[in-house]
Amino acid sequence: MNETTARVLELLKGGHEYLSGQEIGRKLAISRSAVWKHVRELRGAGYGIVSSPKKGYGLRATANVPSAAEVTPLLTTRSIGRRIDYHAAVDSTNRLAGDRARQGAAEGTVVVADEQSAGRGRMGRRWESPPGENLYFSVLLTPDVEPARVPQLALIAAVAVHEGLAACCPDIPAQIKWPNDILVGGRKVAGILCEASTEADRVHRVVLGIGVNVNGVGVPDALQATATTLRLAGGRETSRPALLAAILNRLEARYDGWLLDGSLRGVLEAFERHSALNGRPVAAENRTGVVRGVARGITPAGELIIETKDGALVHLLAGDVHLLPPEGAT
Ligand code: BT5
Repeated sequence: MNETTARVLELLKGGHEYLSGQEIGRKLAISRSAVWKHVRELRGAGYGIVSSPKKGYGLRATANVPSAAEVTPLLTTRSIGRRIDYHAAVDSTNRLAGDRARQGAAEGTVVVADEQSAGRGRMGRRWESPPGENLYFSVLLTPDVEPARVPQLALIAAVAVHEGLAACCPDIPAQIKWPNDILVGGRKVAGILCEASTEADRVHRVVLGIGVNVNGVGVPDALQATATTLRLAGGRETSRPALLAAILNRLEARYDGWLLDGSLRGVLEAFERHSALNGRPVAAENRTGVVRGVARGITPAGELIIETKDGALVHLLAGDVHLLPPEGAT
């Protein structure tokens, strides 16, 4: 949405039942036919705008679209989301946020899209990103920390997504699955991808990509057994702008706490309390192989602790974790 369209929207949100095209045109120094074109664009974006030849235009329904116009008024943040770069369609918000960073975008810049043609997961996997229903966004961060601490940001984001969900959909019980999944009823409803550009002792930037399945009434065939949406779990529509703002608000609070503290201390308790893994048999897979055992929590550095059948405690910094049936740990 361009700046003038956003200003037309702002005027229509001003509380009047109707506002004439002439009045809008006068306030923005544009012609009545230009006003009409902006109204048409807003309707195309999902806003319910009625028109009457005598009275003008009236806003009757806002769009469930995570654009800056809808999200910004709901933010309580200082930096995160203060610039929102919204697109109807992109290949990947993470790819675009990385480009924005190289062009000098400020910390806290958020790239959001309604649809992704090449949404990505970890290790080159694909993130299904159909239009009109979900959240796909990337947050640019430039923390002044040791590169070894960067993976902790995925845990920070997981807690922030969990807290945002709890604020917006308190009736949907979600769990966090180390390191980067949010589950509802054992199925994945959100995923996090933390991509960083670092030097030996310095972090240039981190792009924190988050995908949440929100209002879909189904999931792609290949994901039937493993994924769900908030709509399927809770039976009703969720406001995408409200959910995005809630996640960004929580993310800034958690991120600031992490920087100030110099540790994960503040989030570990939340992570553990809502963990989908603790005390459960798991198989964790990473580059070095597969570890089977019982999940026993997270270390202060954010590593997963697995107790193997011979009683050893293995710490994992990264990997994919699968829950096993009760007898599966041995
Ligand atoms: C993730 O990877 O879970 C990270 C997903 C991050 C997506 C966001 S969207 C905005 C930003 N821009 C991007 O391009 N990416 C980020 P991983 O743990 O590797 O999980 C990927 C696996 O989840 C896939 O191999 C599928 O099995 C499954 N999957 C794919 N799409 C899904 C979806 N929409 N919902 C649930 N599961 C999905």
